[in-house]
Amino acid sequence: MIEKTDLSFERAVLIGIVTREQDEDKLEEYLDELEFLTYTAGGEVIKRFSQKMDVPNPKTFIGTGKMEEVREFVKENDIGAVIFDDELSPAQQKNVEKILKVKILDRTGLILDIFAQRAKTSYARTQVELAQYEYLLPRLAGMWTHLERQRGGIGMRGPGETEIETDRRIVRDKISLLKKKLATIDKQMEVQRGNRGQLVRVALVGYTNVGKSTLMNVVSKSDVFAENKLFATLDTTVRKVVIRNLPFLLTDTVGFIRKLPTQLVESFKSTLDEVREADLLLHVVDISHPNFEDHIDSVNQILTEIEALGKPTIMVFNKIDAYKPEKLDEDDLMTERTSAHYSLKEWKKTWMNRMGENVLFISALNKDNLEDFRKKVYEAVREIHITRFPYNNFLYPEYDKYGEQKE
Ligand SMILES: Nc1nc2c(ncn2[C@@H]2O[C@H](COP(=O)(O)OP(=O)(O)OP(=O)(O)O)[C@@H](O)[C@H]2O)c(=O)[nH]1
Ligand SMILES: [Mg+2]
Repeated sequence: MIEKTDLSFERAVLIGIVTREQDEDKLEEYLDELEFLTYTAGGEVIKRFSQKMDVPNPKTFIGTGKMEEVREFVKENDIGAVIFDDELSPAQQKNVEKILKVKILDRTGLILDIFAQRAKTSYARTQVELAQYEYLLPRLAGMWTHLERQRGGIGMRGPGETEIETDRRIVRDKISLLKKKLATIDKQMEVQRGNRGQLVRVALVGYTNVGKSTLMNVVSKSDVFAENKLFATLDTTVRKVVIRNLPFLLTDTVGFIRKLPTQLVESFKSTLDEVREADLLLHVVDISHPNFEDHIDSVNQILTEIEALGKPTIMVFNKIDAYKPEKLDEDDLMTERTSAHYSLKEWKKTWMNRMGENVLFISALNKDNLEDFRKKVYEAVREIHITRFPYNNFLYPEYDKYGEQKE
């Protein structure tokens, strides 16, 4: 059962490791994101711990000395949850919990918790519940049993809250039941999608919190919930949008994140069908985020996973109003100039330039360059539309030949 608990502020610490593939800067970035996730889940990060190690300790993930340091801190600072950036094995989770005697979460558990908190419709709730049970199944033995289950808070929403459900068999039954329920909904959704006719389908995709819903709202006059937290959107909204007189369907859906739990990708399969079946993708990027290039990679990786990569795509670089390059003093000869110092103009000359026509720079919030957006989307949709309805080619002239509204 998914439970919506209003969270009292929970004090948490974060733990990450520095490895050969993941240097200190990268770790900091990842922990920044983990802190944002914690905040979204309702927690407050009191301290971050990190340790250099080539391979994680198979028993406790971090080393014994570091663990002792964490244990003391947790005890002295009234910490309610310890959150690891990496996925812990069920055994590691159990061992660490025994030592620290507080809730132990990994990144996957935290993301699942946020999804549980945010799922509003019965469809989204069913999908999240399935992912939670799949995650729970291998972790059942000894999980949380010695903790007060009533306390609630981060990681305590959803399955695992009642004693009975700690039985594997019950969880397995639950999983197959949820799968059946989802299969029924999936069929209905498929029929619904079929009923939409042959209109060109455009999907907004992108990392979480980049402004997809905000953009959806400004171009379609809809009222999709948007806020500065992660995973504001879990359900899919489809709107008919008309640019000039060319109609098409625009879909806003769940955002992606680095290491999006596989359980979620699987159980959100039909939500993501909207993306898989789209004719055109608008890949929205928050260019004001220092890691926007990594975000693009994460999104492309998930698109590959759901077999949606390689579709016609327009890259929409959003939040240009908030883009601020790092400053470099002219007489500073020591600091190396990196892409963090690029102006937008310089960015446009990089790999972005090689993407040709299919790149846009906008601010959905300030409504900057939206005319450019409309024009590019119009052209791309038109191209698909006239292959589908060749006879009304003349109805949809090139954007610029549109007479009165010409730019
Ligand atoms: N500065 C600035 N902020 C923006 C812009 N567009 C959106 N935002 C803000 O970014 C935050 C996230 O916006 P959403 O539209 O919820 O983002 P989303 O991509 O739908 O996020 P998820 O549904 O969580 O995946 C909100 O606080 C918006 O107000 C923009 O162009 N500039
Ligand atoms: Mg959204």
